[in-house]
Amino acid sequence: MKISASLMCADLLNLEASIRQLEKTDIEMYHIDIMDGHFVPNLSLNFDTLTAIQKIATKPLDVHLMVTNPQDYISKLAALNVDYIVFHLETCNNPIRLLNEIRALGIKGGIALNPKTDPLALQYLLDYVDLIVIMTVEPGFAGQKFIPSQLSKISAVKNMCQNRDILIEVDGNITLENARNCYNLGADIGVLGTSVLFKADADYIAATTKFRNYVTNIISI
Ligand code: S6P
Ligand code: MG
Repeated sequence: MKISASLMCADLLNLEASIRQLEKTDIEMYHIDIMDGHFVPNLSLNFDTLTAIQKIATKPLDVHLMVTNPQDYISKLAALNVDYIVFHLETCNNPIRLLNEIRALGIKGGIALNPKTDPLALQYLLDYVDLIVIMTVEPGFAGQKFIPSQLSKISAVKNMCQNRDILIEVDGNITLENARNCYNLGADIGVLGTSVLFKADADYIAATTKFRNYVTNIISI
């Protein structure tokens, strides 16, 4: 399972130190949560933090927009050279248009689904999407509890994406156990936040190695 490290969960007073440590691990991406206080009742990272992160981060940036007007963010994110832009299906009346705009900028386009959203809603978007994010908690906050009903959504989306080049990411309370279950059902990427990675005095190399070994059944705990 690929790892996208959720930087909103890092120690924001020591973000540089956290990123420099993460650069020494083999994680595949950084997950950047951007909120607007409307779509979700919180604010998190923003364009300025992203500009600062870009100065030292060398791994791809996976931006998760939890905002009411995702179309207003695309050109600024493109200027910041991000790799993935994911917006919520619940926020967009013209998702095909927006996915096409994102791809036209040379960026991979993604759709996130809130726990309440039926995966069937994705069916007409499959030709236009590169990444599907299944929220396994209600979006907006770190440190919540995994919603078990989302496991069947992973299987449904996996089935729908057969023979297509679409990645499935799970976001929210991705513990070792939850990650293994999601991986076995077809999730390709886990967003790692406070549940596994960002703990006080965490050794990121040890934590990511343990994560990969657990998820692929090399170790049990
Ligand atoms: C918040 C956001 C997430 C969190 C991540 C936190 O909704 O989209 O990316 O940063 O889920 O992880 P954890 O392990 O604290 O739940
Ligand atoms: Mg997220």
